[in-house]
Amino acid sequence: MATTPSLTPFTERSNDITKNIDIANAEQIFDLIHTANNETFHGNSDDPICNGILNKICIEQCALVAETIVKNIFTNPNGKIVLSGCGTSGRIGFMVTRAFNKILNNLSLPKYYEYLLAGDDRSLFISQEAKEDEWNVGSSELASLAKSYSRVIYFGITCGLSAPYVAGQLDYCLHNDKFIPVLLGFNPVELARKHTLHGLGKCFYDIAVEMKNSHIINPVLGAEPITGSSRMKGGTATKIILETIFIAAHLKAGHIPSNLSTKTYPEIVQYFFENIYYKAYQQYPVYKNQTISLIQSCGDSLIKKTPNKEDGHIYYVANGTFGVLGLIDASECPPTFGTDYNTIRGFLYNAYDALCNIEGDLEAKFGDLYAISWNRFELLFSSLNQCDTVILLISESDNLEYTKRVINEVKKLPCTMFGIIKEMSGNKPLIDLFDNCIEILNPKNLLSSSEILNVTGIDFYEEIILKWILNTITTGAHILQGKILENYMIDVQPTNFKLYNRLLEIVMRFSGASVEKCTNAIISAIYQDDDPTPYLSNDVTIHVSRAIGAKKVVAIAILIASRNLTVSIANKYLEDNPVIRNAISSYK
Ligand code: S6P
Repeated sequence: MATTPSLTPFTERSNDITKNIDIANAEQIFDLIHTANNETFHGNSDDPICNGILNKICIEQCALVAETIVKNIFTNPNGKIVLSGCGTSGRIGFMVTRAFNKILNNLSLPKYYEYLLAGDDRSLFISQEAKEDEWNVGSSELASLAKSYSRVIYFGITCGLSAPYVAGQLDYCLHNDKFIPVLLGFNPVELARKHTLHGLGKCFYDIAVEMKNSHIINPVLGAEPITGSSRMKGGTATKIILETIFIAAHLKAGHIPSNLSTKTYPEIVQYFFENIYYKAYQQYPVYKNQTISLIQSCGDSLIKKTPNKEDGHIYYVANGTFGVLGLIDASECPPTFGTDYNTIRGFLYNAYDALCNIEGDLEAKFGDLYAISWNRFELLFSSLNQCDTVILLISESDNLEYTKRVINEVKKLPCTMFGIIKEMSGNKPLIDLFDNCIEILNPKNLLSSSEILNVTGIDFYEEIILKWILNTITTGAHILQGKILENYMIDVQPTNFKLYNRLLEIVMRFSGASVEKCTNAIISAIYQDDDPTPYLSNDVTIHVSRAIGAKKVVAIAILIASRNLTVSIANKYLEDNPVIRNAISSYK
């Protein structure tokens, strides 16, 4: 059902700042996304509900959770911190788990962190969107993970307060004493999803209401720059909030020596939000010109075809945590923009040994799409051409000679190459090898020394800047390719309940037709049948499973709903007019 704007969750609203982003050039795209990102911190002064992470309530909620961890988990030899979510939320949970276990390892402390991800480790690179809808799988996975621990603080991360996988886990926690549940998301509780979950007999909203005496961290960040793309502001705020809570807890527990530990919990949280992350936001435009060149080059790669009509590619070739961010950014493009899985890929030095995921080598189990080693990237050398963009993301210098060799080899090839390199002395020799390079400056050179927490292995300042750069590049490139109309994703695939409903909203908006007509058009597009009648009684889960692999469903449905085209004529029209934005606009 279509909803009135006030009932639409913030995470599914259209952002006024970016409503013309589809006709913006690369520089304007950078500015619009950067302006919208400010709401992550400060919210929107026109709307008191939209308060951003710097508001007092959010700071206090985070502080209380940090204190709870110190009192309940760090004092218990069998205590654990579990981070869980779907899609980007689960991937950020994985990334934070990985980072903090490494920090603890460096400090010779036990690894407190575990992660769960809907669709298992495969979801780290290839979205398993349908798994998001499985509340019962969520609860049984949590039960099985937690059975050997006596006390667990569980973080259910869902930007929209909507994912059934997380709902099942929160519900399980609420009925088992060993858990302390924390809900992290970016809508007010009143806007949590109200669709009753089959077999559970309640909806996300009911569970969020039951959580009211537990921990809920839900600052409102305003609408995403691209409607519903919670990988952007939502993913950023998730990373900032989790990292800050855990740093505060480790400081107060005395695990990390620093005079910051004399501050109160809320003071530490505020200090990190303002002095690390918001400072990073303010510094980010230093990288504007080079980011614009990257948007343009990656946009060209998505638009251009080789003389043999092959598509261009974007390859992240990376090491360290920068590499993990590259893999995550690449994985988000297929569900958001309908991109082919091979078009944007990430390769990580030392592959799965460096990734430290639970299931280890996924290539051996699931094949080529999960091949992430540099050796695998080197196999592509013979095919790299003028349509491809290669971006080296370097945050460690321990493989310097190999990195130099790869850079020099790629330079001989006809593709475009950029570097994004973390400032550190070991990386200096690499910078000179590039014609185009962003050096992400160490905060030590930007902030006063009293503001720096000096702990080896903490790169959160540089990582958040890199996240903004990568999200801006891939979003911008797809905008230039015509995959966004106004600020809506128009090649999104309806592969779970949330995306199906988002798609219905988009088709209604751009066709102007009724709910019924748009529903019929979507069903015709999914089943490739002009007559939707035989499929109308199917549950949405069946539509969703049939939609996996279906192409251009939004565009086909808009053309059917607005122009009464048949499926085959709509298909043919889109074949002749492959830029979806233009195809839809010209039919308006
Ligand atoms: C969003 C991304 C999705 C979401 C996922 C979980 O840009 O494509 O994979 O992360 O659907 O959403 P949520 O609201 O539960 O965090």
